[in-house]
Amino acid sequence: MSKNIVCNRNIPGMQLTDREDCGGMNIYANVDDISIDDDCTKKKTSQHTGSESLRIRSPRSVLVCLVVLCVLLLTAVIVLCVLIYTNFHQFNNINNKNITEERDQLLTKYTNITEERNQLLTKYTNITEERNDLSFKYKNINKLSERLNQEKTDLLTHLRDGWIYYRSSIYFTSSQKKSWSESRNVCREKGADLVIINNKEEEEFVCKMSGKEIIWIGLTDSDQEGRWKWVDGSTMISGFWGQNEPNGHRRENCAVNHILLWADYPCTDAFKYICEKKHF
Ligand SMILES: [Ca+2]
Ligand SMILES: [Ca+2]
Repeated sequence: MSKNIVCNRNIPGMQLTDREDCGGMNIYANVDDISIDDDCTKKKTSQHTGSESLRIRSPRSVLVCLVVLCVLLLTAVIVLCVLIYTNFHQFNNINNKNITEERDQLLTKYTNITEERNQLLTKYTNITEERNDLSFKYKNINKLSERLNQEKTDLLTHLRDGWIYYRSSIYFTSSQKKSWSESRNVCREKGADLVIINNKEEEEFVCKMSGKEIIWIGLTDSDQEGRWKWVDGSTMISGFWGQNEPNGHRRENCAVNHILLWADYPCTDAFKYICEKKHF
């Protein structure tokens, strides 16, 4: 700064050895004695004003710069936060959307699987019931088969012993004569009973078996006079009584069959007899 000051005259009472003395030291000591040319003044003033400006402007510039930097930094931080928040929000939205879709898909699968499970359970229940029903039928069929086999064996045995098969029954005609009670006992020992005549066809069949013989049939009014009952306990509704039969009252309580006609006889009389056994 002092080097730019130019002195053009000697100043009384003051020794200026060089320009440096003029410009550097006592330039403001005595204004009246100091003559400074316009250029010096201008330069000096100009230089002096620039230094002060530098001294004054530097802190302000720094402050401004700092403020600007702070503002920029704050702006950057805000923008960054906004970006982070926006991205985070978008990321969350996408994640939530994906998770929601996956949850809905899983719920749909769970519902479908539950329905399939219920359908399978229903089918399993139905199949189990069908299996039990078939098992029950199989057992019944086995029992029926065993029974039929037994019936077949029994029938063959009876046929070999002289029994005759007719409409689900087998019949046996005795060769010996016995009382009504003895005849019935023999039949029962064979697993049968005295014959029960249910209809005209059976009556005709019994007549053919007995020929012209008088045979005991399973009909009696021993328990109550005039109330004829079959040996199975059923009441006789209609029969094939001969003319004026039954007529024995309390003396004749057992029935015989003779050539398509019935008659009551004393039960102690001896006749042949026909046994009957149901055979399915
Ligand atoms: Ca009688
Ligand atoms: Ca009679």
